[in-house]
Amino acid sequence: MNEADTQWMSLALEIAERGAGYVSPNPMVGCVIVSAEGEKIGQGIHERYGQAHAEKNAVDSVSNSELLDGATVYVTLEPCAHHGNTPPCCELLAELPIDRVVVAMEDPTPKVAGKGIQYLRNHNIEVEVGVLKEEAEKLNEFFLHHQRWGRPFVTLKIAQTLDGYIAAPDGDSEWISGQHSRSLVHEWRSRYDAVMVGRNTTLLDNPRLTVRHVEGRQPKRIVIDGPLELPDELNLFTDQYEEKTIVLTHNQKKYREEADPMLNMLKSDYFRGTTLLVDEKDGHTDLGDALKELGKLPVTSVLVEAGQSLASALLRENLVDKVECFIAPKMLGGGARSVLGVGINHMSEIMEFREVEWKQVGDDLLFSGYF
Ligand code: AOF
Ligand code: ZN
Repeated sequence: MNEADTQWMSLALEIAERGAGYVSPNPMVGCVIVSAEGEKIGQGIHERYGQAHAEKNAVDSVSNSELLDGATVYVTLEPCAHHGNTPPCCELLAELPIDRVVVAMEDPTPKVAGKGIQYLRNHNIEVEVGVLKEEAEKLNEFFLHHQRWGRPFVTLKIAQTLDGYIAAPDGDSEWISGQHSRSLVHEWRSRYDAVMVGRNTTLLDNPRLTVRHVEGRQPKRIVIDGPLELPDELNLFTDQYEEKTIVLTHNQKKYREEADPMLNMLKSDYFRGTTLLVDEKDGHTDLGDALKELGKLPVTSVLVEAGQSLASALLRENLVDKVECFIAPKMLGGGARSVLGVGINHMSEIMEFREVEWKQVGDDLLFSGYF
């Protein structure tokens, strides 16, 4: 690995990220082409799901094909080897007069998994794998998590006061975090496949869960409604939105009553949402099963903006991958609603984070950590 390789791969990773939110369930991919003289002659990314791959866009951006003689192609993910929405990128690259392909990481997708790299090597192209691998894995942590486990990557967002409360005794939780924090959450919404809330939060706050404070693509919206009893008038069901809200329930009886044998769907699905029936566990919706069903849709990442009950349940079931917690310079005093009720009694059960970061966002402090 040399310094130039790291530098060009770093650029490829940086541009790849512009596809965040738009390419899912595909990974974000960036590609940079550098001439034999060491000049950048092209670049491209995977911009939208279903559209051209990064390599194709990068090759198309090269002004003069003679420049490709002896060039090096930097790509953040192994070039694909399958016919999907587009022809295989490894074949596209193998036809070029390039010398070398530098790949950050293998594509774990079974239909690729090393075949793209092998194809290039079989066509006398030198391939180097692993340049900025960790960074590339981080960039596509949602994609990789979903590939590996079949369920979405789950981030729990919490906004709490300095004294550890998430809502006043009357349930009001608005305006705990500041304006900067709220804008940041909207930016996250545009990068996650879906935003999820529970039944209590939906009834209390009547949230929209849309991206408003920033520009960006709208996420899917998911609500856990175990009893399947949320009223139709809620914003999640009535507002103009490109996709219907996904409702997860374990109430088989109610679900069956709703089913229309003629139409093979639920009566309510016309106007309010798409209802999915999942397993029941101890009288509640089985959250592990709910995530499994979401993974099949596929939903690769979920930002949970829940209140105490759903947040605690997800933590209790070990279903949270990352926590983003805003700590606001405000206090609610005793008696308000505390963050969690996970039910830990011993130090041995303590939940400890890794890859911890603390940063200031406006007047708030933002904690991020992985389990
Ligand atoms: C690449 N370059 O830019 C991307 C790749 O449905 P398709 O045809 O778009 O294929 C999607 C799969 O291709 C995806 O699951 C992943 O394995 C790979 N993505 N590969 O060479 C790209 N986005
Ligand atoms: Zn491809």
